[in-house]
Amino acid sequence: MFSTAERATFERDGYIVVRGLLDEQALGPVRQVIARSVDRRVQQLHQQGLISQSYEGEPFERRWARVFAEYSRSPHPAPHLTVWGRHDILDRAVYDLYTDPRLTGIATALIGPAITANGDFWVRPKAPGDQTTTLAWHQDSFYYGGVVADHLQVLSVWIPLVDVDQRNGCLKVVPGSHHFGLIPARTNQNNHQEPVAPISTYGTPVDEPMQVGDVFFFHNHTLHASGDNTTDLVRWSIDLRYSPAGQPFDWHKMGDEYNVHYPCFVAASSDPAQVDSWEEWQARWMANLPKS
Ligand SMILES: O=C(O)CCC(=O)C(=O)O
Repeated sequence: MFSTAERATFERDGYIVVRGLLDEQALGPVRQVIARSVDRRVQQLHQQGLISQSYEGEPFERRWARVFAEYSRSPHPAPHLTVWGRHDILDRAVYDLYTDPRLTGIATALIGPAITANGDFWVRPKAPGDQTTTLAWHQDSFYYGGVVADHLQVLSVWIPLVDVDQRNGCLKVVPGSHHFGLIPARTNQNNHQEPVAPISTYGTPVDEPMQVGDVFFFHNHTLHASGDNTTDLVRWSIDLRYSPAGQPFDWHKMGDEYNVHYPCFVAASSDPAQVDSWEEWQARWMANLPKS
């Protein structure tokens, strides 16, 4: 399934884009979950009088763009979230994506044989002109804040839900930058983490345009960023993370608490009895629902 050449690419570059890996059957249900989340948010903003209409009937890529455009023009826009996740996006469709054999086959080849699906999965609505979603160069480890050791691995999987290129803020990456290990970082004016040294210290950045169905797998030390969305449609994506099953949570600043706030589940194992069901994963989230 994952060839020796593909593994060599991942080891050399710290990432690989696998073209045409997923189909509509895998991605359509995730888009529907997001569309329902959009609808809840739109209805709430409308009821609060923050937008004049609910833009029903607009297609998936345009509805949130229109809402965002109106709401960000209001004199006192309420803070909005640039990443959507946790309970709000939790759904069997996300479990099904996380356990899709096309993803777990590659993840087990890279960090297996048994893998945990991490609870920090994020949907990113990159709205037109919303520069708060233009992510600075970073290694994912910048945001983990825990112990850094070669045996502690987190594999990120970035999945576009619309075609992406330089116009709507596709991912950019510095091939081979993972070989530097964790590099020094600081917080920038947008509250993003970024390297202290110029990016050219670590190599030559490349843009990675992708089509729906392509999947980007990357190492927790691979430098990447995303550009501005200069189109009039939302750049929707979802990113998932896997770790070797049984790995301690030392890589995260919360330690074991991470697994309480972001419950994990075993997504693949050579022993099927070890794999957690959707019901088990859902129950872990429900046990920690924020008190309203
Ligand atoms: O989706 C984006 O714009 C950036 C995603 C990213 O940096 C990540 O998933 O680590």
